[in-house]
Amino acid sequence: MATYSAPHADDLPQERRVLTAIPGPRSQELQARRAAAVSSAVSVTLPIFIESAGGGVLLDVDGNSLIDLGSGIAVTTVGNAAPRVVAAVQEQVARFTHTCFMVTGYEGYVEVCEALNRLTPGAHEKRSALFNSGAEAVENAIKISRAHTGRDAVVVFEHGYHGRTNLTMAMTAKNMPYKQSFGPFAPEIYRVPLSYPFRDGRSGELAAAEAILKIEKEIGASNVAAIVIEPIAGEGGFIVPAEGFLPRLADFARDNGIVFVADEIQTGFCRTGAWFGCDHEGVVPDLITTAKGMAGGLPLAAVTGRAEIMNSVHAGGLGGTYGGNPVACAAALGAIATMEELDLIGAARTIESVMVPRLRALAERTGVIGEVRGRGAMIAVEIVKPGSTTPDAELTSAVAKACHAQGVVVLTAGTYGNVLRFLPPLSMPAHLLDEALTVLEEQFLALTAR
Ligand code: PLZ
Repeated sequence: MATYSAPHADDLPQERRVLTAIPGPRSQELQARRAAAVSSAVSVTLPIFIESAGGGVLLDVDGNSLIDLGSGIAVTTVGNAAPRVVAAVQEQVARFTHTCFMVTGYEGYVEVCEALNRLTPGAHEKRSALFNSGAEAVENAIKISRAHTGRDAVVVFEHGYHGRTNLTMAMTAKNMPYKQSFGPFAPEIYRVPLSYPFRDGRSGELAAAEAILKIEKEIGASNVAAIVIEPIAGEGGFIVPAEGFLPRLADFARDNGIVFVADEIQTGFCRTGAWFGCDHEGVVPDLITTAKGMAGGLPLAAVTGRAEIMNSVHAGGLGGTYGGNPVACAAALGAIATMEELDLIGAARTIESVMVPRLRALAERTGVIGEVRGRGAMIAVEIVKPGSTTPDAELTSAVAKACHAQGVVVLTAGTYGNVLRFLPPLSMPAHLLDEALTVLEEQFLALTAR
């Protein structure tokens, strides 16, 4: 197996260790306090409480060390509490914590924008603006696109996920749990079919032609401000559109004066084995939204794109009290330096090369994995009833729970709740990835044995 040295230098033992039931007694106590203090609307995948984390593990308050295949939903790409992030944050937090970039400036904000302008696809002149969350970045990408085009309509895709604010709820496809009882939703959002090769069998060209026909006939291309798409649909189930789908849509957008927005909040910053998900097909978006992996766990998000589009909004039209907070910017600079110095693009590709063959072999053995898909360290299996494409959400959650009990954190996803997704930190040591896959295989085989 290919190996790479874990970029994490702390002294957390890189091992899986299950000392108690999961959750253990200390976590159960905290869970009871949580239930008495925290809204039940904020749910939890795995009711353990974390004490420290790094490399490839999460250490809980009962002394259990779990292998992390979730990265806090694709956030701790450089590893949890990664050394350069910690050092940069500590240095910054001791100097000043906030000025509001709209009141007085600081270098970190500018430096993060310079890095974004340099690393995102395309050699054209770019500008960036910083925000706090992914949803806020998406909202701003829409504001910018509307201001630039003078148009209202926004095209999004089936299985898409863009956030939980009012506008981004409207853009998100799945009702439960994101939208149910939270309407009315923002107007002028139009959803068209995504390319979903496992379920539609269409070529990228054909799927794009159908989406474009719908845009032309049902909305009118000249009314569309933006087409917003995830290069790989994340929450929707790690759906990789068929080759050619993204480039064709980007061409259509360009030909019709529509702003092509890539939502790279989950796919960005080395996650897919490239700087950005669009890089795999050489697609150059007009705007790109980023967050998650960019700042090593601190809340930071951005919109980056063509200077003429980014600068088309009136002065003062974009902003917010905390957007581009100096501590979050310091974290981002530490995280980006880590990605470049430790070749985390290479690390993500190594993870893919280890995971995909083993998951394919597991698919052969169990007959319940309809597809193994994804890129880099963004890999998933879609679980179905044997010999069909009928989603099996029950088995999916049973496998996830069984892995949790064995000390391996996996997440589910998918419109049909039948996707197990893997998002290891790129600091994952090879031996732990190997062990996590073994646990996964064992649990799959135990649950599918007849
Ligand atoms: N766009 C592509 O993946 C966040 C959501 C978890 P925020 N995905 C995780 C949940 O259940 O809330 C996401 C994303 C894409 C936008 C967002 C939104 O980012 O930082 O959660 O607002």
